[in-house]
Amino acid sequence: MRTSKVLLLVVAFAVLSTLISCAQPAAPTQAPAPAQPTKAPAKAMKTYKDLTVGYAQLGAESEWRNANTASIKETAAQLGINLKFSDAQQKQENQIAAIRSFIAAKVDVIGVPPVVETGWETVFKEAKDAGIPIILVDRRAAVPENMYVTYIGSDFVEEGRNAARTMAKIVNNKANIVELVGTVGSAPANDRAKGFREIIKDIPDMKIIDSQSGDFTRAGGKQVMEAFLKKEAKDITALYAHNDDMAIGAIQAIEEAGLKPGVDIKIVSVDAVRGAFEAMVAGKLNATVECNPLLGPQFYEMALKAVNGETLPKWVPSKEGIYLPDNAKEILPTRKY
Ligand code: GYE
Repeated sequence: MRTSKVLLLVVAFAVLSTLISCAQPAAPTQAPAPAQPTKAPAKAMKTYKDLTVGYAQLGAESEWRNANTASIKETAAQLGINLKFSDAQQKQENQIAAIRSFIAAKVDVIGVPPVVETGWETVFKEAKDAGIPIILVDRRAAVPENMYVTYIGSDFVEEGRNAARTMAKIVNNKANIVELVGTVGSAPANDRAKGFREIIKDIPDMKIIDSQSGDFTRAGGKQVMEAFLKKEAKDITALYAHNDDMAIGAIQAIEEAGLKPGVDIKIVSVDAVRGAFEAMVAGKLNATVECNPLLGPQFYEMALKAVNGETLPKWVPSKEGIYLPDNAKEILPTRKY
């Protein structure tokens, strides 16, 4: 009797456990999926190594530009970023074509220093529609603020004001100035002209007697300075060049005309590249207003933030100073560009 009771219990237990196991869902082969969240799960944050970045460089027209290119390339290599780089040779249509190729390649971010201010809406909209953030680097574009995520670069109007203030001191508030303008229609040319005029308009004996573009190049600066010298050699007492390269080209033209740059004609320019320090050490340039080209680190920092969905300030200004010949010799070896 006892045996049959035990048997009954065993059978009952077997039936029960079978029933229970049938009521249970089949054992999962993987960890069970978590309950469906109401919102999409947060995407993993990207790091520098995940980024593919397109940089539509505008050209190789100056020492400044070459330093900028080096900063963009070297920083990408240091951070492990996949960089697609193109050089537009100072032509807007080449920059636009480069941006389109970056869109087609589905890069994560596009950086662009617009060669001129206008004419960017169409291609920027194409990037926006493709979900690719545009970062303006070095130069601004005349587009609505929602077409780019941030602008990283200098206050060119302030550079123009500083050039005028510095020149006023050097020439004792009295000068017949010729102006070498940067690329026509570019933000730095427009703004450096504007800032300079803002200051000298209140100084009656400081006048701009001639003004023409040298396209930010040494060759352009030399050629235009030659033309200025032919036209009004005797009257020119000062030169304001929108960048150092044009000033360096002009210095050559002034010497070839038998005059002393830095003495017969006082010269102030913008950028503070090594060539400007060398010219100051040689007594041929009277001042340079700094414009910082080493924008690589700030650019990629902003690029990563943009990709990770952060809202960026519309302007990340670069820090810069003004340099005079007094200590140019000591500073020259410390310059990074
Ligand atoms: O001053 C000039 C270069 O956009 C700030 O471009 C830049 C300017 C720079 O060619 O040398």
